[in-house]
Amino acid sequence: MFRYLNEELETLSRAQITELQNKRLKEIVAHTAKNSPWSAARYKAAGVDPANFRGLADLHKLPFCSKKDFREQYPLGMSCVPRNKLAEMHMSSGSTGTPVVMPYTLADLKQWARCMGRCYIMAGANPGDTCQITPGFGLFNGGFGCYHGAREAGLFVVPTGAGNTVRQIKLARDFQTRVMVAVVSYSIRIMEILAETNQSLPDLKIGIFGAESFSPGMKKRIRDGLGIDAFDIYGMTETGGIGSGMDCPAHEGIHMWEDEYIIEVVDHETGEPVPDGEFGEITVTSLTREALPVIRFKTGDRGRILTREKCVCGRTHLRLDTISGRLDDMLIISGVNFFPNQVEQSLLKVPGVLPNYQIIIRDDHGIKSLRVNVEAEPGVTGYMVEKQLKEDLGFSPEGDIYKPGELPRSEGKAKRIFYETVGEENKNEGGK
Ligand code: DLL
Repeated sequence: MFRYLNEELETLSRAQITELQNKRLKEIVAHTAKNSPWSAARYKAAGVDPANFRGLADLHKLPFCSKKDFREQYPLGMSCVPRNKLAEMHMSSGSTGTPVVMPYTLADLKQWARCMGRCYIMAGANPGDTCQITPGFGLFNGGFGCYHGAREAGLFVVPTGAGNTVRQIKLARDFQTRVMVAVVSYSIRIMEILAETNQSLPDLKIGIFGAESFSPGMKKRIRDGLGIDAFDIYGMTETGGIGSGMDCPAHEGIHMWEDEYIIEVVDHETGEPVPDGEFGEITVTSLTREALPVIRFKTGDRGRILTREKCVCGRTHLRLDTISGRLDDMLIISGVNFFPNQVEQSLLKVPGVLPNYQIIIRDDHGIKSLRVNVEAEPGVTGYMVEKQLKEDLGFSPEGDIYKPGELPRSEGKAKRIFYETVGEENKNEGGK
């Protein structure tokens, strides 16, 4: 029932994973120290001697890196290979507009294809299946990562890219799409247009969704709405793109590919590791990348390790809980700390509430307040929404109920968080 792209590597014993990570960590530290002046200077400043580096036992001595480093080193200051060895690049601009660039050699593209190919096969895709790739093909890593992986898994690619939902649906019907990849909120858009045009996608069985907050309530809506199995795929520009991990058909956590990456969860402020089961900042080290392997990259994502035990699917790679959000999106309102995806989870408990919402944080001279605008079917009242939010968050924000289709839609990542400062122009950050 459970299938693998590379059974041997996906089911290594814990001791074998540790041994492989130890060997690869030593190699990657030596590679970065030798080929990147930027890395060499950082090891020196941190008192790490690459020649005497002991592997996992010394992991905690390595300095962290973050998006800030990528931005300061734009365009290729962190690269470990000469420009003429590069084969591709991707870039994300995030909410601040300053670019983060990830260069790839041909070997890196193979590494990406291996990771992403595993995800497809893990989800149940079979060689020859039609795979419709709806994330954008361009600087965003989503489209191309899905493409490279689909080649590895032997799928028939329908590379629609983002947008034109009516045509997406026609192509999915005409070419019998069985596997579809999408940014989470785009799958909602597809569901809406299907309902409006009174159509269905009878061949679609597997949905692979990610790139933004994905609460359990949202997963259920998408599963039930499309009548498919829905998978939560994780990855980011800095670790080489989509597909560093995904949940398996047991849906008991996101398997992170531990032969390719070391995953740590650390305290956001102190950088100290937190025990499995506790929340912290997900931190990633790339073990097998050539052009720009990140070492202890602090992702800014809040999450936790659920387990390192073997899964019912046979895979042994550790499992992360659903990502709870960006640490810098944590909200403190009326003395209560919470993340936007808790608002999402709460809203979706109310029958008739639709998965299109906006969270508006208003700062009135240091006093923060929250508004939640949400689309809902006729019959849903503000009181019903307030009551649920009060029950789950401990206070009830203000907000309005909108008719279906009234809130703006996006073709890429949905913009859901808006900041307003009283007395200043709207900043309107967020959305990641
Ligand atoms: O969003 C890669 C991707 C594309 C993943 C398509 C899945 C599907 P970036 O644009 O660099 O890359 O954004 C990475 O998006 O740090 C998280 O904050 C968020 N993110 C990615 N996957 C998930 C997920 C792509 N499954 C940033 N759940 C990450 C929650 C996610 N957040």
